[in-house]
Amino acid sequence: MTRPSVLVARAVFGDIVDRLRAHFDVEDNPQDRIFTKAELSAKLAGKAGAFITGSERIDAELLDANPQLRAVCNMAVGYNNIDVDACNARGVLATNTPDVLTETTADFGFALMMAAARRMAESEHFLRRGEWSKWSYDMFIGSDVHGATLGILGMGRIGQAIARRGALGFGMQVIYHNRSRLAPELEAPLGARYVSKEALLREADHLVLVVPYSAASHHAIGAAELALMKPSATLTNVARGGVVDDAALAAALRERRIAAAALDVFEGEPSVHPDLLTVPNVVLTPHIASATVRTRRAMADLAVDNLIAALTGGTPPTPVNPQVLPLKG
Ligand code: 8YV
Repeated sequence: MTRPSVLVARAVFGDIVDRLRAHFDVEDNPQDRIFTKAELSAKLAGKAGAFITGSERIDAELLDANPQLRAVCNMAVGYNNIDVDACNARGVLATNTPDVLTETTADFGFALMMAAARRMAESEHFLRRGEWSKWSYDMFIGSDVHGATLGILGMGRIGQAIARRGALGFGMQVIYHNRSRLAPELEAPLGARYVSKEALLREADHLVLVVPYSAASHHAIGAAELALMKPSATLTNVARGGVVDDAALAAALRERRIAAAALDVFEGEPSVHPDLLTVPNVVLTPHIASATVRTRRAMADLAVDNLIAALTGGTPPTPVNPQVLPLKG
């Protein structure tokens, strides 16, 4: 019997790619070239499965060009790069990597929020420029995190993990808005209060975005929403670019309509809106919230577990669209 062929679309830990080689003919990409849409489609010719990341877009056109493709396994919890309806219509399995990155991403989201509140990046840049000549009472004066009101938009696994840090570690009052309210047994230990989006914007001292990207969450934070926030508030985004209108945020930061922001994700990344690069009161990181050795290995392993199970008649651990299982042929 011929072994199925799979594509590993991006460079990833060699020993984890070797796990795939035990089952499949593998075409990998150790040079980590980013394929154009046409190149990705051509690379998928004859492949039964693909290991992908958030950088690879899987849409109807690509699936139609590759009708033999049966599974696309994302090394990411977010899967807005995959047209799941198009996968469903063609019986293609999509998988993601939930849970394994929750705590690591929450650590980073909390760190970014603290960095914005306490002006860490801005003051570090000042020091590096050689501008520090004296102490003064109001130099880089910021706002407290402990005891403040933590607002969370999107109270899924990562949102709850950030809330735990705030409530249990920093004595914060947690308010949140989400599509649906959490069960009382999840709210109670955090003292978390479900509020309208408008109340969340008005009341939060530190607002953290952890909502998945979709048409519904596109520009969930734009000029109108920023206008409701306190002038002393901070905004942190560890969700997806596109949840925030970056141009509107840059303008609000420049005019000090909010105090500071911290962003790990950007509209059109790896490009960054030029106005964000010139406003001082924003911390900018290149989409690294899940980037620890242990977590990135766990994500890659889980994507590989999914791909192996999908193509060998097993049960993929974290399917996005389990309704297409069992896969044909
Ligand atoms: C990934 C992420 O690093 O899991 C996600 O949704 O955003 C990050 O953890 C990125 O998407 C690469 O696949």
